[in-house]
Amino acid sequence: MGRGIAPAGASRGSNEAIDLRDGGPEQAGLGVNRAISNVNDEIAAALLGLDACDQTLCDTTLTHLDQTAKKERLGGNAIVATSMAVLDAAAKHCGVPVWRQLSGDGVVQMPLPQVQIFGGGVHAAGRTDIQDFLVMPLGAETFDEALCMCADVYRVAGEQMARRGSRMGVADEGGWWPDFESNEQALQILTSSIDEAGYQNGQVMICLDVAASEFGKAGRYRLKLGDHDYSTAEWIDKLSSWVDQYPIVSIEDPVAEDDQDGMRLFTAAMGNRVQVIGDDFLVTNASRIDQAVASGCCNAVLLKPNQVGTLTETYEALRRAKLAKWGTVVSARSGETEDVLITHLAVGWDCGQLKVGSFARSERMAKWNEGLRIERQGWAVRGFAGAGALPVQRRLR
Ligand code: 2PG
Ligand code: MG
Repeated sequence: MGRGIAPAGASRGSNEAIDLRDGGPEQAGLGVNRAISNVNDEIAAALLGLDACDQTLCDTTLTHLDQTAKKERLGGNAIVATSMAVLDAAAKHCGVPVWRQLSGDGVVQMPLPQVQIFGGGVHAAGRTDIQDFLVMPLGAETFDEALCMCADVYRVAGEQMARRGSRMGVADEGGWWPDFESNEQALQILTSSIDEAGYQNGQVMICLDVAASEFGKAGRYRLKLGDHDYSTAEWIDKLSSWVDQYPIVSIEDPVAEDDQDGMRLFTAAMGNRVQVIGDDFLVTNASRIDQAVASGCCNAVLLKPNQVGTLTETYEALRRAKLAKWGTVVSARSGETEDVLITHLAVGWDCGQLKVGSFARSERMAKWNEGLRIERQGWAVRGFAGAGALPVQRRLR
């Protein structure tokens, strides 16, 4: 018996596997009865009798059964939940935790967390253009200490917001609901929260998920806050000036998914100073990663199993990125579930980094807490990835 739950994302790349919904008038068309029937009927018939310990065989059976490029026939959600359930069943059969099922006897490290402090973009009704303002505790020596450091910054940032008279609440991933006059003001407050929490000299650094596909298309970037329109070159200059002014160590989707030239230019300009993560730009797709490596786009990948549909394909994306010596970040979605499997993927696959939202809301905390439990099982985890997980370790300030 294994179980898997498909998450969903609000800011989706257009090349992701399709999240099959029922359409029609009920539940605003968002029901998943068709996907569930597909699991119970076609998928069950194809998988019954296979060995759950052979993940590759189960996953290729699923992809062959679907036969579409984006898994729209059976549904990426039906397929990814099944793929996760297969892994869960295999680990239970072997009597080991999922991360151990993946790592075997290999040496793995606890991942460096990226913790969201302010949630914006489509996760907060567009109150900032930038989607995620996060921190990464480069000075931590254990996963446990890393979470404590991020928790400090999260708490202080909330206190700063309260002192400014903001109405307090949280966005989709648990980050503080943004109440800023500009995207830059969020960066200023985050920087001063890190200082006020007592962290200096690069111990805690900032990461941004720009999620630029939400406000950029065809080489134009239209920001709502500040009402400004940028060309790709101007937008890259703007982001670069932020890297000069603030302790930023990682930027995800700095340009839109259709802006290949922009991604190449940004990586050339900033890739030796910050981690450049492709999310919507790469959609956990191995051949897109190969193309990006060949064309000098990005130096890290965000790995979201439901973007591609199966764990085998997600692992292949990870493998290609590691071959290129990229940073690799396992990530949750904004529409996340209580399932903690992705924490096990980050540890068991030795990914180096984990991004599951903020330090609030149980679907987020469950995943951080699972990491603490795995770290305490210490008998097989060999330490903490720390700052070494970054493809570029920015000089401590
Ligand atoms: C992202 C994720 C998580 P969503 O863009 O990286 O923050 O958001 O699930 O909405 O794509
Ligand atoms: Mg993203």
